[in-house]
Amino acid sequence: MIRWIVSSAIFAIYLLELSSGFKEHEFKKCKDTGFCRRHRTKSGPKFDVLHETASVSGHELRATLRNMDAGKTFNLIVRAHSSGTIRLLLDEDLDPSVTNGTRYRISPEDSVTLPSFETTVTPWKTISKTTKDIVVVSGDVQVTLTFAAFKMLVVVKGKPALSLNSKGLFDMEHFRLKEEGVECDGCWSETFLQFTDSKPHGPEAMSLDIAFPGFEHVYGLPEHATSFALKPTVGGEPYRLYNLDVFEYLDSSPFGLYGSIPMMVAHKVGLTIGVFWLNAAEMFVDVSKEGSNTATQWIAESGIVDLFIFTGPGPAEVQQQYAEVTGPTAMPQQFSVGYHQCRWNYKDEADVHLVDSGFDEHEIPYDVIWLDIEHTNGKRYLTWDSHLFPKPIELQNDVASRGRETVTIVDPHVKRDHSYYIFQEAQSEGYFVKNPQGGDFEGWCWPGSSSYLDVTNPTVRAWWAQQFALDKYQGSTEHLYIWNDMNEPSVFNGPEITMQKDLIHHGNVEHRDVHNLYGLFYHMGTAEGLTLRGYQTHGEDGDRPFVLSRAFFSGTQRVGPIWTGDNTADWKHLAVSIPMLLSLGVTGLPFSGADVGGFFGNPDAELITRWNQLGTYYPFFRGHAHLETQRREPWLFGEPATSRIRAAIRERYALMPYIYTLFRHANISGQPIMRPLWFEFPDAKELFHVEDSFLLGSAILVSPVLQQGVDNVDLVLPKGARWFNAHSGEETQGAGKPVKTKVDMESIPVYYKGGSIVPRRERPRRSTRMQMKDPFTLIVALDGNWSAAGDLYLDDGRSFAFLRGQYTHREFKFEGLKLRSAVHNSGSAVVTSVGSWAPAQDLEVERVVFLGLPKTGKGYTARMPDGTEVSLEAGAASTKFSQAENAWVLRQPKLGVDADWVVELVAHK
Ligand code: NBV
Repeated sequence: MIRWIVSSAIFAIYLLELSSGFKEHEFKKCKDTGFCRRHRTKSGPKFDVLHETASVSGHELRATLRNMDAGKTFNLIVRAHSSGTIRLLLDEDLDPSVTNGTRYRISPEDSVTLPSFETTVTPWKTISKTTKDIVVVSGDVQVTLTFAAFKMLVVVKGKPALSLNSKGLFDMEHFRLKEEGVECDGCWSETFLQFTDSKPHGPEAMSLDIAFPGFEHVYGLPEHATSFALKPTVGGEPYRLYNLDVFEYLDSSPFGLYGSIPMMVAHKVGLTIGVFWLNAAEMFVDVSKEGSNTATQWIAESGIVDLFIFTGPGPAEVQQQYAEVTGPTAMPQQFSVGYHQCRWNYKDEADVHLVDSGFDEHEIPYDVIWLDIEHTNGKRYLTWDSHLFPKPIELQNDVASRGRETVTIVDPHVKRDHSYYIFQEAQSEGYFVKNPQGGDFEGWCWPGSSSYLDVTNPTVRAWWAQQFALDKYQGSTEHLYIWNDMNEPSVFNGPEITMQKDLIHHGNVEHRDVHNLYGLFYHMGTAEGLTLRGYQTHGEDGDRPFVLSRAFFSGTQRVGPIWTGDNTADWKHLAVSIPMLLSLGVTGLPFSGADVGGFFGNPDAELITRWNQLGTYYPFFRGHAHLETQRREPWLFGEPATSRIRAAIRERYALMPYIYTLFRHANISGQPIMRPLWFEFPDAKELFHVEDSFLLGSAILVSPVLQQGVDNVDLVLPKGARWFNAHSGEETQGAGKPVKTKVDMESIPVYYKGGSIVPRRERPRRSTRMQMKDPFTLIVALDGNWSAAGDLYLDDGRSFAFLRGQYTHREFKFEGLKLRSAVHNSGSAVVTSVGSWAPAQDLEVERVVFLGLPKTGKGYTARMPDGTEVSLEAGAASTKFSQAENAWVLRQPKLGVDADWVVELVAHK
C-alpha cells in the first residue's frame, strides 16, 4: 500500500511536471557527460599504423593501429564495395587479461543493415606502398592510409572527398581494469541529477575526426529541430544523437530528439558524399567551418568504429549507396499516403462516427482515423475500454465500409498487472529488460509501474509479433493498423526520461550499447506482427504492414514511417518541420511527417490553413492534437478556412499517383520524396542553404507560407529551368534568387518544373481506395527544348503481389512534339523484370494538359494512335489554366494506361 502511495505520488508529480513545458536542465549536455568531456576538441593520443602490418588481400586493406602512448592495438579493415561505398572497421584487439568488457557490434543478424551488402565487396588495387603510406584504388575511389600518425584520405574522381584524423582528434579508448588512484573523468560511474550510471566496463568511447575538404555544407544527423544545413557548433552544444522523449521541444536546438540516424551528407559543386557510423550508443557531433572546408568530430560512448563512406558522386547515388547498406523504404500501403485524422483522443465510438461522417459531410477526403491511449483499458495496450469502445470490430468495419482504415496506439511499456495477459506471459517467459541485479526492470509510464519488453531479443520480437494475430488481439480486424509511441523508450522516472544505461538486454548487452536501436526493434516486431496477420488473413500475397513509430534509427525506413513528435501550434514549428523532414529525406527515412496543426496549443484558422497547405506535400500527412487542445477537425474553423483546407487535402489526393510513384522510387533506389532544391540542381551554389522551400520528387517545387499575416513570400525558382505555376499554369523563368511573390490565403506557391510529366487523378473521392478506378490527367510541363518526361507506378496498393510482378510502371516522354507511353525501365538491379498489374488495363488517361508548348497563332491538332485527329483546346479553356499562355488541353484521348502509344501534336500553320 505504502509503495502504491509513494509511486502514485511520483507519477502525479511527473504529470504535473509534464504540463509545464521543456526543461533544459533535465537533459544532458556535453559538459554533463564524461565521454564527451574527455574527447571534445581534445587531441587524442598518437595512433600509428604499424607499417609492416598494412597489406591488401582482395577486397580488404588490413592493418594494425597502435595507441603509441598506451601500447594498445586495434584491428583496422578498409573494404571497397562495388557501388562506390568504402567501409572502415576498427575494433579493439582485446587483451585477454582484461575481462571487464567486449565491444558491442551491430551485426547483419540484427537486421539494421542488409546481409546482402556484405557480398558486394570488390577488390582493391594497390598503387603503392612505402614505409610512410599505402595507396589503394577501387573504381573511381582512391584511399591513402598514412601510417605515422594515422590518417586516411579518400579521393573521388581525383577530387579530395574526405580525410580522417587530419586534425589528430581520433581516439579509441581501450578496456582496462580499474586502478585505484588513476583519474579518469566519468569513466567508472557518473551522476546526473539524482541518477547514477554505474559503469562496470569503464571507458570505451571513441572520437572520430572527419574533415570534408572544399565542402561548405553538411546535412543530415536527424533528429534535431534545427536548420537543414548543419550550423557550426563551436562555442555551443554539439549535435546529440540519443533517442529521447523531449517534451515540448524547442524549435531551434541541437538537442537530440526521438530518433537518431548517424548519417551526414556533404555536398559541393561536382561532388556529394555521405558518412554513416553504424553505432547505436549515445553520440555527439561537432561541426566547424574553416573557409570553404567543413570539419567534424564524432564522439560515441561505446561500440566499435564501423564507418561507411558513400562516394556518390551525385546526391542520388549517395542515397542509393546508403539504401544498399540499410535497405530502401518499404513500399507503403496506398491508404497510408492519404490524409490521416488523429487526436488524443477520439473519445468513444460515437465520436469516431461523428468525425468520420464529418469528412463526408464536408466532402473532404481522408483515409485513416486514429485512436490514442485513452481507447485502452487502463493503458493496457491491445485491449479496449469496454465503456467507451464496446464494439470495436463493428466500428472498424463501419469505417472500412467507406474505404477507410483505423489505427490504434500500442506503446512498449507493459503495465505490471498480473491480470493483464501480456504482462503475465512476458513475465513468465522472462521477456523484460533486466535491471543490473537481474530482476525485471520497473519504470513509470502511462499505466503506472511498468516493465519493458526486451525487443533486442529476436525471440521476444517474434512473440510480440504473434500478439497481433486476429485471434490474439481481441477487438481487432484486418482494417486495424498500429502506432508505436514512447519507444525511445520513454521512462517517466528514468534519467532524461529514458532507461538508465546500465540495464541489461539479451546476451548480457548493456542498454548503453543499444539505446538508439530499441525503438527500431520495437517497431520491427510490431510491423512483423501485422505482416504475419496479413498472411493469415489474406493468403499468399498478404497485406503490407502499416506501423507509425516515434523513435527510429537507420533501417527504420524498411519498417514504416515516423513523425517528428510533439511539436507546437506556432509558426516556428511550422517552419522547422521543413528542415527536419529534409534531413530525414537525405538520411534514407523519407516516409515522415510532422503533426499538422501542431500537437500542443491551439492553431488559429490561418495557421491550420497554412499547415494543411504545407502538409499536402509532407510524405506522411496527419493532423494531430494534444488532449487538452480545442477540437480542430478541418471543418471547425468555419468558412473560408474549411474550403481552403478542403482544397489542400483534395490536392494531396489529386497528386496521389505522382506521390505513390515517388514512393516506388524510394522503394527501389532509396530516393527521397521531399528533396532540397540542390538535390536536383547540384551545381547551383545559391541553393545550398535554401530550406524554406523544397521539391516533391523532381517535378514539383513547393514554397510554403511560413509567416503569419504575410501577402508575399520570397520565392526561389532555380535558374536554368522553366517553371509553371501549378494553380494557374503561368510560366516563370527561374531567377535562382528570392523574388517577392504575391500570395493569398487560398493556396501556397507551387510550381511544376519544365521537363516533367506529372500524373494526377482529379476526381474528388472519399479515400484513396475510392480512387483506384479513376482515370488520369497528365500534366506535361515542357523544358526549353520542348521536352518532358515522367512516370506512373500502379499496383493493388496493399499487398505484396507487386513483389511477384503484379505492378504496372509506365514511362511518358514528350519529344519532337510526340508524347509516348512505354514500359518504365527502372534502370535498377532490384527490379529486373517488367511487371503487369491486370486492373491497369482498364485504366485510361482522360486528359493531357500541355504547359509551355511553342507559340502558335492557330493552335494544335493531336494525331491519335488510331489515326484520328483531335483539336487541342486553346488556353485550356475550362480548366484552372484558362488564363495561361501556351497551355493546351487534349480532352478524352481514351489512351490506355497500360498500353504503348504515341500521340503526335501538329501545329497549325
Ligand atoms: O499518447 C499520447 C501522446 C501522443 O498523442 C503523442 O503523439 C505522442 O508524441 N504521447 C506522445 C504521450 C504524451 C505526450 C505528452
